[in-house]
Formats: sequence, C-alpha cells, structure tokens
Amino acid sequence: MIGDLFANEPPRNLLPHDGEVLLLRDIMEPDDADRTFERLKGTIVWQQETAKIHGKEIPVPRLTAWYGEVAYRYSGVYHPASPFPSAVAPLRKLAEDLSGAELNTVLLNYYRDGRDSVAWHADDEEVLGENPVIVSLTFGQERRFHFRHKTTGDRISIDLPHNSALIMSGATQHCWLHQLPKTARQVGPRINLTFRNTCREMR
Ligand SMILES: O=C(O)CCC(=O)C(=O)O
Ligand SMILES: [Mn+2]
Repeated sequence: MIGDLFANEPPRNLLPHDGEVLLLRDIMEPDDADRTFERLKGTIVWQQETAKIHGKEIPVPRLTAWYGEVAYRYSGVYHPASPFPSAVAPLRKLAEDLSGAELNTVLLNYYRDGRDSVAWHADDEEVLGENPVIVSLTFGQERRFHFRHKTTGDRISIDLPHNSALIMSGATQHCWLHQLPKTARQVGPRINLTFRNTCREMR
C-alpha cells in the first residue's frame, strides 16, 4: 500500500536517531477525507476527561474517545473493551495497511480550536510493549507537532496536514517525547486518531 501511494516520493525518517517517524500524505481521496472528518465529528461520543494536577481535577484541553478489542487503563481511567464504531473501523484497516502492524486499540482526540493541545508525553505504557508501532491519523486543521529527545534535548517539528498518517516506530517512544502545543492563531478543529496495539488486558 505504501509502495502504491508513495511510489514517486517514498517517506523518509524524520527523526535523526533513536527511532523512526514517517509522515504519509493524502492517505485517502480528498472527498473521503473531508467526509471522514465530518462523520467522526458528528458520530463519536466525545468525552471531557479530567486529569489530577497538584491534587485538583482539571479538564484536559481536548475531547477524547477510546475504542478497542482489549480493555485499557490510561491516566488512571479504566476503559472496558468496546468495539470500533463504523466511522472508525475502516480507518483501523487503513492504518494497519499503511503500517503493516496489527492495531487493536485507538485513542481519538478532538482539538476544538487553538486552545486545545496535548502536553509532552511518550506513548510508552507497558501494555503497548517494547518499541510499539503507533499510527496517528489527522483530519481537519493542520497543526504543528513536536518531538523532544529525552536525553539530548534535540527537537523536531512536523506540520501534520489534513488526510495524513504519522507512523512512529522503533525506539521513538523510548527515546523521544511528543506534544501538540496550543496556538494563538485562529485555527479550525482537528481530529486525531492514534491506533496502537495493546498487549493484554489490564484491570
Ligand atoms: O493529536 C496528535 O497528533 C497526537 C495525540 C497523541 O499524542 C496521543 O493521543 O497520544
Ligand atoms: Mn501520544
């Protein structure tokens, strides 16, 4: 699939060392990508999660949803197994075809405007295994994404366009943090899906 889509311009690794990050553009027909954005926006049951910061429950600056074939716990919240909705199932298939990896869980993020963001973190939970493949799809507003190396402090910025996939693999989660910062620019909404493979049930 990657070979067909990107025969003229094979994606290159955007990290200088300690991991692999590939950006694939135009992963589906433009009309399908626009429809996918609208369908996700309108049909996903978006949740406002909170995070405990200095003992206080603070709303996270984005809306989220989670689906997967196995139960999953993140940020202290237990998510029972819950089937992929019809708007997400074909995207899971696409993410698996693009990466060649099996992907049994997905976290969705809805960034309503430039005030929404995700803070520095790595997707390095034990249940994702050593050197996980994470396929991150973007629909809607293009936003800037940052990597920061955990020991050298090296930084990489990548603009994530509508209708794209960012594939993170190898030592990426072990060696690098990533974030999607707020922006003061007037920007529209963006929907992101990060597909992962979760190893086992956690209770
Ligand atoms: O929105 C993005 O591009 C990244 C989201 C992310 O890093 C995550 O959900 O773990
Ligand atoms: Mn992440």
